[in-house]
This record gives sequence, structure tokens and C-alpha cells, in this order.
Amino acid sequence: MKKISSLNDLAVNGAPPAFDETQHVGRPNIGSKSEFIEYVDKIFDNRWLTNNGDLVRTLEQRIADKHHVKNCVAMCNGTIALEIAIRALGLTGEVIIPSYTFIATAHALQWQEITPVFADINPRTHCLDPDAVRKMITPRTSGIIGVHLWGHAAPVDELQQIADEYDLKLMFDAAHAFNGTYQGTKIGNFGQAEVLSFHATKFFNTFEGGAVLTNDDELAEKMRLMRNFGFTGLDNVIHPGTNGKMIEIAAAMGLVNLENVENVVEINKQHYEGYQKGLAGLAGISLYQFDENEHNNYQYIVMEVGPDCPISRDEMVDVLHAENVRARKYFWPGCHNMHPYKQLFPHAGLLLPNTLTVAERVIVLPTGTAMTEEAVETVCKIIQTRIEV
Ligand code: T4K
Repeated sequence: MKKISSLNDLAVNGAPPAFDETQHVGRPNIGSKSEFIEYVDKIFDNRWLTNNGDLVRTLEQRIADKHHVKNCVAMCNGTIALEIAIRALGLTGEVIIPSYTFIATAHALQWQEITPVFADINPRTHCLDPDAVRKMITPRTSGIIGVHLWGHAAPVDELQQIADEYDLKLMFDAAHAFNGTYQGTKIGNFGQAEVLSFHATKFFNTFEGGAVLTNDDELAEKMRLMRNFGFTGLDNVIHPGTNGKMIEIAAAMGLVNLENVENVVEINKQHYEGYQKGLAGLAGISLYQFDENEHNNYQYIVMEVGPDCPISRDEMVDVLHAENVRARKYFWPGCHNMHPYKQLFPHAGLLLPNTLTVAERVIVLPTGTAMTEEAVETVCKIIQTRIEV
């Protein structure tokens, strides 16, 4: 790997890029290939491919146990899991969410003709600000969806208090928060339901996949019906539904990856510490702080480029891309600036000052098991070299 020692070494100045192979944000964390092949053999032998198979049920039980929650309802992806949870909870009218999230949080509502109402975030945690949530409540509000962004828990207690006060439903988009905690309790136990994503780029993946965690047995039963067209038995449909089923091959990947999650946390943490060290003291650069009293999966390395940095966030992204570091501007420019919300609510940004500031500053850097410690050092060196020119 080529070492960066001065600005002249940077690809933007005509030299070859620092990395031969692209370092992406989101390279999958993958467990044992041979164990996966064993599961594939089983699937072929059983000729059972989908529809609540053995592997899906085993995975659900293991994930529920891991999160100390009564029910895990596995789905084909996190977005469908959000849609089904939203519908099962009976959300209608308006639902308050952050704009600073992946677009799926908003689309899962809009897709069902429910209006996402964007509330501002806390600039330190990047999660919903409870005071901002209060300001957005109207007679049409039926619920709140908090997002545990970067795996950091949303302000669960304050949001629950608001929900109780106004008789609203509360659920969480926990797509980033697999195996995380809030005040020592595992994610999955808060609100009426919490939704995980097992997309390839997530801390834990099933290729594509997701799940709803809940301690409400009745709600879980409803969602199990809804993910399977409302069928009970062979010919009896007793509920409106869709096809949200997880397939056996996805569950096999999940069972293999589940064995590996502690290893992934360890590597992610090492990389996080490597970035902390490598980026310390750089003008205008700060790294998102995780609460070390909680269990974090460190899947997102979130760097902020502030006004004191000699170059802008976008210039920094260009520098990194030129070196084959596929850093990402998650979640720029905020959901409220994307279609159809930008057209529907052209003035939403006026009430979202922290969202705008954070969205303009963040760069997510690569991490995970596909990345080496030296690669982390090199990425830091690229940033350092460009700043200290
Ligand atoms: N809520 C939140 C808060 C979420 O972040 C998400 C998903 C959801 C809900 C919805 O859950 P799902 O329905 O997805 O289960 C990615 C993911 O597609 C998306 O799942 C994720 N959030 C979001 C944060 O990131 P993109 O558009 O950035 O993905 P893409 O295809 O650019 O991939 C990112 C990088 O990962 C690429 O540069 C290359 C690398 N990669 C990707 C894949 C798929 C690989 O190396 N191998 C791969 O197989 O959205």
C-alpha cells in the first residue's frame, strides 16, 4: 500500500491513489464461508426455501434472546419491516420523525399515505431533540418514530414521556442499533416496537433483511400475519397483508454472521480508536463520540468537518474519493430536501437548523472487517496531509 507523506503524494495532484482497491463505507462483515455452505447443503436437502422455515425461526429466536426481547419477527428487509410495524400499530395522519435519517424512515410512512413531519435533532447525538418533537405535534399526530442513528439510542425516556402525555404511539427505527443498549437495557425493549435492518452494509447482515422486535405478543402475531398475506393455515386469510417474508438462505447468512458479531465489534472498536488517534487535534475535525457506558457496535465512523477546517466538507470528500476512499455524506441533504418532501414541504428546513448544520458537516469513513488498521492510518494521513498543507 502506498504511504502518504505529503500533499504531493495525493491523487488529486496527479499521483496514483493511496488505495489500489476501493475502501468503501459499507463493505459487508461476513462470517465463515464453510459454515454458510453447510447451511446451503441443508437447505438443498430439505427443499425448504422460504415461508417461515426452520432457519428463519432459529434466527428469530437467537436474535430475540440476544436482545432480551420476547418477539423477533424477521422480514425481507428493514424498509418492509418499518412499513409493517407502522401499519400494525395503526399509525395514521402525521408521524413525527427526524429528517436526518436514511430516506427509508420517511418513505415507509409516505408509501402508506401517512405524512412524515420532520423534527430537528440534537447536534451532539444526531438523534431527535424532544423539545423539537413537542413543537411539531398537531391534532393529526398519531405517533413518533425515533431513530437510533449510528447505533446511538434516541432519547427514549423523553420521547416516551411525550407519547404518554399526548396519547401517541412510539416506535423506533433501530436499523443501526443491532445489539446496542439504552441505559444498559438492550435495544428492542423500547416503545411499542423497534425495527432492525440486516442489509449487507449493516453491522449484522442477512444479505438483505430486517426484523421487528417487540414485547407485545399480540402486535407480533399481527405482524407475522401481515408479512405472509394475512394467511393462517392453508386457505384462510384473516388479515390484510403483504409479502414481507425472510427467505432461508438469508437466515443462513444471519446464523453464520451471528457467530461473528463480537469479533466485528472488536474490530470496529479498534478502527474507531485508530481514527480517534489519527484525527486528534486536526483543525476543524471532530469524531462522533459514542457513550462508552453503553454497548455500541461502532459500525459508523462519523467525522464532522467544522467551520475551522481549512477545506470544506465537500472538498474533503473529493480528496478522499480521489484516493479511492469511498467516504459518504450520510444523510445529506436530509429527507426534507429529497423528493417528494422537498416539493410537499418547501419550508420545512426553517425549523431544522441543527439538521442542516450536521448534514453539511458529516462524512462517514470506512470501517468493518474488510478494513485493516494500516488502512485506517492511511485514511487519517490523507485527511491530515490535506489539512496541514
Ligand atoms: N432506516 C435507516 C436509519 C437505515 O439506515 C436504513 C438503511 C433503513 C432504515 C432501511 O433498511 P433496509 O431496507 O435497507 O434494510 C445503504 C443501504 O442500502 C441501506 O440499507 C442503509 N440504510 C444505508 C445507510 O446505506 P446506500 O445507498 O448508501 O448503499 P450503497 O449501495 O451505496 O452501498 C454502500 C457502500 O457499501 C457502497 O459504496 C459499496 C459497499 N457495498 C454495498 C453492498 C450492497 C459493498 O461493498 N457490498 C455490497 O454488497 O444505502
